[in-house]
Amino acid sequence: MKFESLAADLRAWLQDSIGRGCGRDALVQSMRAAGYQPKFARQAVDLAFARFAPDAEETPTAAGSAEAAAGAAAPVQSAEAVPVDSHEILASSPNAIETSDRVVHILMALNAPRIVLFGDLLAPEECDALIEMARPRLQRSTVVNAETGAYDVHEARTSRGTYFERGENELVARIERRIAELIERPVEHGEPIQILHYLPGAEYKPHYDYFDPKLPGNERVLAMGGQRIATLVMYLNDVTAGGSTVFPQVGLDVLPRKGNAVFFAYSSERGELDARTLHGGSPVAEGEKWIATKWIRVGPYRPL
Ligand code: PD2
Ligand code: ZN
Repeated sequence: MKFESLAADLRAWLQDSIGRGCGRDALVQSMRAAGYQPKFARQAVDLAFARFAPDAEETPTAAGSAEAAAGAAAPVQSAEAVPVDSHEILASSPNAIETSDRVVHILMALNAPRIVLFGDLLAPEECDALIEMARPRLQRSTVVNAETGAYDVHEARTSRGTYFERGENELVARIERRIAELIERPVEHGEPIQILHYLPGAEYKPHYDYFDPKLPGNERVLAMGGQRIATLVMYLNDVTAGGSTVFPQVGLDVLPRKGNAVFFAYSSERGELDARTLHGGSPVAEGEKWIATKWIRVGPYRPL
């Protein structure tokens, strides 16, 4: 990472704070308090010291620490940054996780981007029940128009779908609690579970699940709990052929298998939105495909 790649307001704040005699640890602490990841904060502070005070000691003086604590807070992260360590979710990659009602297995884990494949996250009866509850409610899926904010039908997404309100019934609440325990994020940070149904030929072309904060149409979706930080796609049936979830930038194909689920987090090691999370649902070649998707926000999700 280069000093020049830091956001302008962060560079200015680091320069000013070092000029006022603040110590390294105090600056890292202030950045952490503003939501930066520990590793990123430490690197940014070290780069700033190398630039503005190359002869400074490695460890801060007591006076420096006190001054930083009393000084201006670090700038809040820019909208492009994901202000949580979402790539650290499930970082320890255990073989299995015991939630309060089910043991969930980890079948595969990739570090960058953070992608984890769960085995048996849902019981077969839970998958069947979700499908039957969704079936009478299905409508053609839409995508958010990033220019206007409208929900448009689009040829890139040819599934039908519906969603369940958070905690809509006992089954939905149980699954949401399990997911929250697995990824150690509050239930309230989850969007409603969305169910999708794909028939042969239906697909969801490669896309990002996060919202580009620079595009005006995304203002409204971003106001509902902030940026998305991660996705969980749960497979509700076995697909005869096709229908994998593909990650073209890393050459990964996740095959749908009833009860399994793929989780991916969008923050890179640097705390920025990670373009390597580009993903899509490849066309179903034979049979049908049902999935349940849970998107996780940085804050509590509240629809407007
Ligand atoms: O159907 C899928 O596998 C899939 C792929 C990519 C679903 C989504 N994205 C999604 O719902 O965002
Ligand atoms: Zn997606």
